[in-house]
Amino acid sequence: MKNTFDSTKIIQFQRLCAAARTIAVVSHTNPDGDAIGSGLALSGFLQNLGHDVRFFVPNRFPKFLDFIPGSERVEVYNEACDAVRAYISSADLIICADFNRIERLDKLSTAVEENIVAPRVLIDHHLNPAEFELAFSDTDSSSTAQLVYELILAWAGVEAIIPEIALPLYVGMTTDTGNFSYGNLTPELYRAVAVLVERGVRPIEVSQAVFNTQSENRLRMVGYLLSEKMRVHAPIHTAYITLTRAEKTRFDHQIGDTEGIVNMPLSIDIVSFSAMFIETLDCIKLSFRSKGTFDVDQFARRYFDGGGHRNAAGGRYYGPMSEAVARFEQAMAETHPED
Ligand SMILES: [Mn+2]
Repeated sequence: MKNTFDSTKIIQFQRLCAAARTIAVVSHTNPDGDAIGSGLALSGFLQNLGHDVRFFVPNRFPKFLDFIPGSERVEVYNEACDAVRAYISSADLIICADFNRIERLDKLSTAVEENIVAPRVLIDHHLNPAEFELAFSDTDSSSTAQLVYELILAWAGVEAIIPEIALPLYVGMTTDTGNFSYGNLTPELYRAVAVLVERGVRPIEVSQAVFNTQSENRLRMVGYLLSEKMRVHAPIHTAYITLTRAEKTRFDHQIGDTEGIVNMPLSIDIVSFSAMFIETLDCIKLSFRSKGTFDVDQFARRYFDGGGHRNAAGGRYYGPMSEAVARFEQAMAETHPED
C-alpha cells in the first residue's frame, strides 16, 4: 500500500489550508482535461469547506471542457493578468496541480515566484517532481484527478464527493487515459470510477461531451494529417506526423484541436512509438507516445529538452521544422525502439 496519502501528510495539508486566508490552486500551460478537472475538483472541495480559493491556469483551455459545471470559475492568466498576479503573489498557500515544475506555468510562474512566503503543495503524477513543502506525488497514478479523489477521500470521506466534484474528477481520469484505453489502468482507478458513477457521473454523457464534439474542420485536419503527413518507419516501429502553422490556418485550428492525434499512429499494429511535431510561433512543440516498454520520457529528456511519463511525454525544438525532423531521425537511428 502506498503512503501518498498517509495521515501525517493529510494532517499537514489540513493545517496548511487552515492557516491560509487565501489559497491559489494553479495548473499547467495548455491545460488539458486533467489539469482543469483536478483543479476544479480540488478548489471546489476546499471552497465547500469555507476556504477562500481561486483556480488559475496560464492560458485558455479547450472549448469542449466548457460543459463542466464550474468551468466558469477557472481564471485564465492572459485574460486578466494584473488581478490574477496580485492574488497569486499575495496568496497564503499555493497548490500546484498536474505539473511537476514551476516553469510549466510559463508566464504565470512569475506570479508564483514573486510569492516568497506561501508554502507550495504539489499534487501530481508526472515523473521527477521538483522540491515542494508538501508533495502528493504518485507517478503510477492514471491522472492527477485520481490523486485528488484519493486526497478528498482521505480528508473528508466519500460524502464530500458531491456531483459537482465527481464530474470534473471523472473528466480528468477519462481524458488522461484516452477514455480508459491507455496509461495506468489499475483496480484503484476503476474503484474510483465506480464511486464517481455512484455519486452522479453519467459516463455516456461525459464521453459524448469530451470525445464527440469536434468541429468539421478538426476532423478534416485529422484526415489530412493521417493521409498526407504521417510517415511510418516500419523497421523501427515508429511513426510521426508534422503540422505547420500554414496547415493550422488552412483548417482554422482552434486550441485543443491537435489533442490526441499523436496517439492515432499507435493503432497501427507494427507501430510502438509515435511522435507529433507542431509548429508554434516560437518553437516546434513535440509530443511522444509509446505502447509497451519504450521510454518516451527518457527520449524526450535526452533529445528534446522535455519529459513526462514512460508512455507519454513532450518536448520542444527551437528552429525550423525540417531541423526538428532531422534531429528526430538522428535520435531514432541511435535509439531503435523495438516492441
Ligand atoms: Mn495529468
